[in-house]
Amino acid sequence: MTLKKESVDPALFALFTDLPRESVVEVEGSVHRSGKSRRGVELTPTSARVISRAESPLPLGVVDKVGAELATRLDHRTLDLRKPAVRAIFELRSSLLQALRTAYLRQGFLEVETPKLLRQGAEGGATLFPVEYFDQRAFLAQSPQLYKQMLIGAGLERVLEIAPAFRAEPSDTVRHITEFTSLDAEVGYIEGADDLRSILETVLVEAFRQVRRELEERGNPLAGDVPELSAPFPRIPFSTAEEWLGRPGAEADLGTEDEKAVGERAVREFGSPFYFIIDFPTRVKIHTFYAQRKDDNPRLTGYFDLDFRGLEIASGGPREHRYDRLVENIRTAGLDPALFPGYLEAFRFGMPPHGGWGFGVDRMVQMLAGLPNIREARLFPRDRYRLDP
Ligand code: AMO
Repeated sequence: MTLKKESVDPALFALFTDLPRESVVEVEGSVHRSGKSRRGVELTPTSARVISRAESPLPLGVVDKVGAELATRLDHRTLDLRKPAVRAIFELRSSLLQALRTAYLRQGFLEVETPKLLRQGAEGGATLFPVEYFDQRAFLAQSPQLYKQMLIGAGLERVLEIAPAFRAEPSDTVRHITEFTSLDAEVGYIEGADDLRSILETVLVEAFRQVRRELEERGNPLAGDVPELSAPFPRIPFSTAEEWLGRPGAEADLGTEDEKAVGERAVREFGSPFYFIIDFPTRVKIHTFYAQRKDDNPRLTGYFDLDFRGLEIASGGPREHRYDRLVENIRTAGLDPALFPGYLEAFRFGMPPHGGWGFGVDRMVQMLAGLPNIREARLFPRDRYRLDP
C-alpha cells in the first residue's frame, strides 16, 4: 500500500498513521503496477475500515528483524506464527504429512485410529501419564503399539496411524516433548526386518520427492533443504556403531551424543542423510517385550533405528508373534501378563509374523527445517512446564 500524504485523503492518512501494527483493516482503493514493491503491485487507498484494532505495544514483534527468545515466541505463538519464516515450517509439516500418507496408501496401507485412553502402556512405566477415568485409573497412550499389532491379528495386514502420542518425559531436551505426532506402521506376513526397512525406504524416497516439489511450487524457502534420497539407505550394525564409539560389546543404548557421533561418521562414509542402525542387542531392548529376539542368537533382536544426520527418527522391527514366547518376554520385562488380556488374546487365535515401526513426525520436521529445538516444529508444543497456550 502506498501512503503518500499528497495523494491520500487526510482523514485516511491519519487513520493509518495512528493504527497499531498487526491490526486488521479492510481497504478499498486503486491497484497499479509498481517496480518498487515486493509483490509488484501497489494499492492507493480511497477508503478503509478498521475491523480489529491491535493492542499496542505488541508482546512480540512480527516484522522486526530482532529475534526473540524461544520461550517468548511460544508464549505469544499466534503472533509468532504470523512470521513468514515460521509459517514456512508449518507448510513443510503439512506437505510432509500429506506426502507420507499418500506414499503409505500407495503401498497398500489402511489408515486406522486407535484409542488414546488406555488401561496399560506399552513403552515402559516411567513415561506414562495417568488420567482419572471415572473411578478407574487410565493412561494416555505412549504409542499405538499394542493396537496396531492387534489389527494385524484382525487380518488387516498393513496398517498406518498418524496420531498424538504422550510421554511424561521429565527431562528438558531439544528432542523430547510430552505430546508428539507418531506415524506408526505395522505389516503382516513379513520374513524379516529387511521387508520392513525396504517399505520405509520406498515411502520416504517418494514422500521427500513430493514435499520438495510442492514446496518449490509454493516458493517455500525450505524446499532446498529437503534432500533427494536414494534407496537402499546404509545399514550399520549396532556392534559397528559401538566400535566407532570405542566401546565394543558394551551393549548400552545410544545416547544423544553417541547418536550424533555415529551420525557424523555415517554421513561422511556413506553420503546418505538417512541410515539404519540394525540388530540392536536384546539387552538394550529388554523393556520392549514385543520385540522378537533372534532364534539363532537370542542376544540379538532384529530391531533397528532409522536416524537422520545424527538424530533417531524412527525405530521398529519384527515382533514376537508366538504366544508363549511373548508371555515369557513380558515376564522378563518385569511385567505381569495378566495386565494385557486383550492384547494377548490376539495372539491365541492365529497371528502371522509381523513387524512395524514408529516414526517421529516432529523430529523429522525439526531436522528438515534445521530447527535447533523440537518445540519449534509444533504449533503449540507441550513439555514438562508448558501447558499453555
Ligand atoms: P519409540 O519409543 O522409539 O518406539 O518412538 C518412536 C519414535 O517416536 C519419536 N519419539 C518422540 N518424539 C518427540 N518427543 C518424544 N518424547 C518422543 N518419544 C519418541 C522418535 C522415535 O524414534 N512402539 C515403538 C515403535 C515400534 O516399534 O513400532 C515406539 O514407540 O522419533
